[in-house]
This record gives sequence, C-alpha cells and structure tokens, in this order.
Amino acid sequence: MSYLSEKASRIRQREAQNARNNRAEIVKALSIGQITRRDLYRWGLLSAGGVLALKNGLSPFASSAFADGVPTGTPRSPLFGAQKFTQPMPRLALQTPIPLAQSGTGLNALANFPAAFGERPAKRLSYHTDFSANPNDPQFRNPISGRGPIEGRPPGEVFAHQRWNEFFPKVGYVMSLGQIAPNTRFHPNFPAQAPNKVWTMGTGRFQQGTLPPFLIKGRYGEPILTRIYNNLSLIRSDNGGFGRNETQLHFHNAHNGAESDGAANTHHFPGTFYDYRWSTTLARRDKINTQATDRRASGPDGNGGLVNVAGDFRELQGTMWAHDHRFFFTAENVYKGNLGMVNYYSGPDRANEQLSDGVNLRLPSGSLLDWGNLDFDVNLVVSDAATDQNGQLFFDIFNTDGFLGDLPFVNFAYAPFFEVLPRKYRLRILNACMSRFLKLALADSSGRAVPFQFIANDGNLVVSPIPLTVLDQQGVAERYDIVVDFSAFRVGDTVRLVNTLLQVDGRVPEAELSLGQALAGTSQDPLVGPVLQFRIVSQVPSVDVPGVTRFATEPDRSVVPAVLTEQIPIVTPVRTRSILFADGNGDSRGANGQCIPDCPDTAREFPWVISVNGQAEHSMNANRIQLEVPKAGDIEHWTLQNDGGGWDHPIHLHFEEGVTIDRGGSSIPATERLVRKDVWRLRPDGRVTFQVQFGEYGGAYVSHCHNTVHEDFAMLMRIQLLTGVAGSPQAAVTPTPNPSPDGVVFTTPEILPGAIT
Ligand SMILES: [Cu+2]
Repeated sequence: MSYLSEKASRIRQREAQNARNNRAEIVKALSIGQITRRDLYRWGLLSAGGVLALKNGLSPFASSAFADGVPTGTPRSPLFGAQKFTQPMPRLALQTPIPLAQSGTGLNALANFPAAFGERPAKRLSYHTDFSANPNDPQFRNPISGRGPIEGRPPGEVFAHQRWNEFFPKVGYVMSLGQIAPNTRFHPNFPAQAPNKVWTMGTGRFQQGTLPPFLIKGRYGEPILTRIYNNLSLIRSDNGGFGRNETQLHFHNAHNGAESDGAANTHHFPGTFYDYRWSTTLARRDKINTQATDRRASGPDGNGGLVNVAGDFRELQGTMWAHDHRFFFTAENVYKGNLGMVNYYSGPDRANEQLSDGVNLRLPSGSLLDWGNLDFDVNLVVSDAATDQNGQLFFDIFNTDGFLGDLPFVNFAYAPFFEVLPRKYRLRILNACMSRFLKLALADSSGRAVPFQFIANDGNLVVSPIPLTVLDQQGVAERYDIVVDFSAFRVGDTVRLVNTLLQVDGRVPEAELSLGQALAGTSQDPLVGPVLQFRIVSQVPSVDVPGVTRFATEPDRSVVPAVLTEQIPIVTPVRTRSILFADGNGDSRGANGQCIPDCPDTAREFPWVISVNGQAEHSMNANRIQLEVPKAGDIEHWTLQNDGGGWDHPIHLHFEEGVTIDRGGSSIPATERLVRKDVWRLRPDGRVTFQVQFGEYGGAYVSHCHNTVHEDFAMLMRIQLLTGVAGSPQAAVTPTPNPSPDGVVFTTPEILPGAIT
C-alpha cells in the first residue's frame, strides 16, 4: 500500500470510528429517555428510507466507501487473536425446579416455596393489589427504590392468574435479571464484559446475571411459577449505552393467560418481581379430549408412566424460548442477553430414547433420566453480535432496517466447538439474532453436505421427518429441530454448522450461497461460513447425570419414527382476516404511527406499519386494539401480506400457532406446508395464509415483526382475545396497564375500525 492510500485508509478508519461514537451517543440518549425516536424523525436524523441521515458525521458511509463496514456499518469487531473453534460450546444453564406446596383452597390458594428460599408465596392476585390497598405498608413496597409496589403484575382481577386452581403451579423458578457477573467473556481471548454491557438472568433473588443463557425443562401436567426479579440498577443511564432497565419476559410461544404472556404493556422496574404462571396448557383442552383419555395428550410422570392432560395431542409443543419484550427496547434488552430457552416434554416427545410404551417416540436424547434427557438433545442458540474496539458489546439501532453483527455466537460463545459421539443427536436450533436471517447447513471436513432429518418447526413436530441437506431460511425467533446421525463419521472427524445466507443490511438477505461458496471464506459478510464445529469423539461426560461417562461403544437405541404426529385438518373458517405489513415512512396512503410511551401526541409516520382488513395503517400503540377475537374456539384464516419487495419480515403471533396453508401460489417447502408455526417469514412481496383458533385464555396479546429493530420501531399490533365466558374479566376488553415506578394506572383502550369483523 502506498503512503497516500495508507493515509486515506487511516482517515477512513477515524471517520468511521467518530461516526460510531456519535451514533453510540444518540443510542444512549434514546435509551435513557433524553430523546425519543420521534425526535430523530423531527430533526431529520432519520431519512425517508429509514436510514440514519448521511450527515453530521453520523454515518461512516457519508464520505467514503468503508469496505470493512459490512455488515455493522462500523469497523469490524476485533478478535484479539481468537480463532474459531478454540473454545468448547457451553450447554445452556439448566435451572433446578423448586417444589411448591399448596396451602388454602379456592381462589385464595397459595403456592408456597420451601421456607429456606425466603420467598413470599405465589398467589392468584398480584401483590400490587395489596400495595394499592395498603400503600403505607412497607411489606408491599419496592424494597430497593422505596416507592411503588413490590410486584410488577398489575393489580386486581383483570391481571389475576386465569384458571388458577385448574393450573395450580407445582414447581417454581426464581431468577433475576441483573448485570453480568465479573470476568464474563464471549471467548477467553476477548476482554471481560463491563457489568452494564450485558444483562442476563441469574438464578435466585436479586442475583447478578450469568452466561450461558438459562434452560428450563417443563412437562405437561406440571404448571410452573416463574418469579423474575429485576435486579438492574435504579439509574437508567447505568446501561452501558443501550438497554432499558425495565423488563417483561415473554414466553415464546407457550399457551398462557395474557397476564403471564410478558407482552401486555406490563414491564416492571428495578427492585420489583413479576410472577409468571407458565401453565403448560395443552391447546383445545376445552374442545378436544376434554376427559383426558388420550394417552398421547400427556406428560411424563417421572417414573416411567404418564400423566394424562386434556387437549389435542396434535398441539403438543416442544422447543420454545423466553425473552425480554419491553416495548420499544426489546432489541436492546434481548441483545444484552435477556433470553433463555424452555423445552416442553410430553408423552410422545419425552426425551427418553429407550422407554417403549407405544406413546413415546424415542427421539435422540438419552436414557439416564425418565424424561428430559439432554445428553444427545442439544439446544443451540445461534446469534450475531458486535463489539467496539475495546471488545465491549456494541449495539446500533441505526438504521431502522435492523442490526447485523459480525461475530457468530452459539449459546453466547464466539464460534465454539462441541464434542459429540458417533451416533444420532437432536439439535434444537434457535435464531436469536436481532435482525439477521440464517440458512444453515452441515458440512464435513471436505466441504460436502451432511444430510439430516427435519423433525419440528417452531417447536411443533412435523407429521413425518423430512430429509434435507440445507435448512430453509430461518428468521429471528424461528426454531428448527433436526436429527443428525454422526455415526457415519469416525472419532477425530469434524462437521461444521455453516451459515450460507449473505446479508449486508437488516432489510432482506442478499443471496443464498452454495455450501462451497459459503465455505470459501471470501464473503464480505463475516457471518457467512461455519459458526460451530462438531468434533466426533469416543466419550463425553453426561450432562444428565454428572460423573457418568457416555461412550461411543454404547448402542444408539434412539429412533426417528416415520410418523411423529397427525395432521390438523384445514376447514372452512368462521372468519378471515387480511393483514398488511407495510413500509410506512413517506407512504402516501397516510401511515398514522402513534405509540406509547415514546410518542404520545400526534400522528407521526413511523418506518413500519400494519393494516388490518384494508383499514388505516398503524404502528404500535398499546392502548389501541387493532384486531379483536370475539370468543374462544372460532377457527379463523389469516392472510399476511408483505407490501414490498425490498425487505422481509419474520412475523410472530403470540399465544397460538397457525397451520400454514399456502403462500399465495408461490412455492412452499415441505417444512412449512400444513405445518404449525408461530413465526412466518413473509418473503419479499410475499403472502402467507394460515389457520388459527384461540382458546383457553384471553386478554391483550400482540402480533409483530420479530426483526426486533422493526419491532422497536413500533411494528406491532395489539390483539384482544375475548373468552366469551360470562363473568370472567376476559369476557370484556382489557383495560390498558400503564406501568410506572409508582405503580400501574389503567386506561380505556380504543378499538380501531376493522378490529371486529
Ligand atoms: Cu420486520
């Protein structure tokens, strides 16, 4: 390089770093409430295209093409000499269930933690109810701030746990959202993260956060009470430049009452807790198999037997996750690490590969435990991240298209390796990126594709396993379960998990690459290529029974049956809905974006909007109902339409899955056709139709884009589910909770035209 080009390069580097610093300042001001997203539009800092304006030293692209800026728009995250596949992959942090004992009966029954935990009992009504009735009683007041209620769940009957006695919690978990514990690193070569850069769950009351993310094993018939403490700093600006110290935890996509969905505008504050009742409800329990006589609708009893539950076995769920859902700060908070996975186990999907009773599918997992074996059943949280030049986690909400990282993480470790025996494994793969789509394949050491079987989509078993050599695209929050047979390999061989999807901005993938292209190492996108290496070894330590060793010589008794479940029939719907997801900013049809709490006043266009049944387009406002379901049990067909060709959106429906029917004449892969899902990639200019019915619970839920940056730019709509059960609070529209450090006040929501059809 000549002296002049070196100098030019240094100038560009400095420009880019200055731009990044300036952007980080704005993100920080936004995160602590000094400015709002609305201000950014008003000041012209966000352009019509939704991109941070090319001025004021904000964009590293303003004066020079900075090649290293793909995909973060800033200099590459430094690696500190770290090579890929030089650290072991951590297994998720399995949480230990706490047995709960019932005292009292009826609506006042209490679920008691063992005395040693020092936890107050869980109950149907929030402790906010007690606080509201006794505002001067310190036992109900936030012990850290000294103001407001001790529990974030809103007061009164509307946010009481629905069907409390029917799904009375039997086990509990206590976790805290806290700053990361000292000396936590994404790779041994990387510097330790500053405490306020990473916020994760730690086990217990008012604990620091820890990594890897948590894993909870739930089973049908054993309802769960998960108590989350907010142990973040009371000082909003103590956030490392991004993230809001308020949280609501969404259990994606379990069947829970809205009060436990974690996305009902119910965030809570440092010093408070929130009791989520994770009911393990099997859908259709009020309609199908109501007497619980079908052995397939069941959970493991821990002793080789089953506990039958009411409901439709075709609606059993498996691989799920839980993540922060603080409206308008979801991306920042999830990115900081507020997430974990939850596997549900059932009679058929029991994670015991030996037990043969005519119900158990015996999928690869292990056999040392009665259920929930993890030795050969592995959760993989795949995500992307970026750091600043000091190796500290970095986030940039600009532009509004989305955030792409340049470091591949699996279970929050940079490009790790994982030792496996030469036998079958089940992999539960979650896309936990903020905006990035993935397309994963397996390659052997020669770069040849390794075949596998696809068994579940978004936690729902497919009717028959589907043989593949590359997965479909996988949007944020989508889960794909696959079975890989490593018995074709010898000890010493390696297999890599490879991302083959090139993406250079948050809008849409740029190109699907061949496996060879993806492995060539020439892509401008650092996330293209291998993200995880499997090493075939002769023995591994058991994670199910510590101290036990599992050997390659042990016979693999797991099976992948030809039939895993049965098809839910498509029927004539009671009603249809047509939902348009559009690019709202500058849209001549008059987007009417409003939202709370960030922009409470007049109309201001936001970059993304949603229209229902041809009505006006809106962005999120928690006090506005855009779609209402009048009673439980109605079968509806929904068609989601993407209004543009220049982007894609992974759209998530809370609470219920839909059976995917068609894609409007476009091709539909076997992994989607008539398959149950809770996140649908619309595809550019695409359309997707699914069948859905709501049941068992009611209240305020949402549907939204799971590109979390789009989500934080208000690409959500509120859905109101009415149960139709006379006398229940959920027979009526839910008053909107408005949380504050002093407690919740309710407002009466507006019902938009088109919500009711
Ligand atoms: Cu989107």
